[in-house]
Amino acid sequence: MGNKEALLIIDVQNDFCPEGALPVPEGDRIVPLINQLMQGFDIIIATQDWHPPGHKSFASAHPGKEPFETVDLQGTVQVLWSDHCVQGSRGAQLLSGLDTKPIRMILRKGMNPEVDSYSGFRDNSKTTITGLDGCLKALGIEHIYLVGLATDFCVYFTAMDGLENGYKVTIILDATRGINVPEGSMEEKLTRFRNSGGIVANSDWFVHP
Ligand code: VGL
Ligand code: ZN
Repeated sequence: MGNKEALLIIDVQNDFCPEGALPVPEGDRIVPLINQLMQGFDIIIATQDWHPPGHKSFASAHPGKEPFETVDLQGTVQVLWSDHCVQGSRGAQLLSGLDTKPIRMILRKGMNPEVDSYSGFRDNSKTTITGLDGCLKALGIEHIYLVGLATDFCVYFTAMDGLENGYKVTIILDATRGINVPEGSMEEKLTRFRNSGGIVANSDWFVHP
């Protein structure tokens, strides 16, 4: 890849793995592939879901509510989750198998207790940006490639905001895994992404055995 491309590694954290607090099926399986993909990129940025205890996206912060039920948070429909990626916890750490040496920036998100931030670019209510767009623009990035967890939440929302911010966006699908709740949400979101001009590819485009 040239210097106008960046690899974005989304939320490859312990809590999104089969043993974690908000397990994504096979979430840990993508690590060897991501390590390999990194070799093809000069600019690699990772995001980390990083919630304070009692975050409003946690079902535990809404008495009587269970994970996967929804509430209104600042005008957006918020899916409620089990407590996950609490700042400083083991569950919030990047997977130990992930080669972090080539990662130049780790961007944390979801720190405002009142609103969630699936996207690496801004919070779900679209009021506060993270600074990622400024970093990418300052580096001259035109095309972002997304891998990580979960396909239908943080990868998808980052991808859609990437398109809106004027980037060419590719999701490397086999280097992601999804939650797919409700059933069919993966396919629906990938279709919406494609229809908005996004590219869905597989790693064999980039990795040649
Ligand atoms: C995520 C749900 C809640 C994700 C983060 O990384 O996709 N999903 N927080
Ligand atoms: Zn979260």
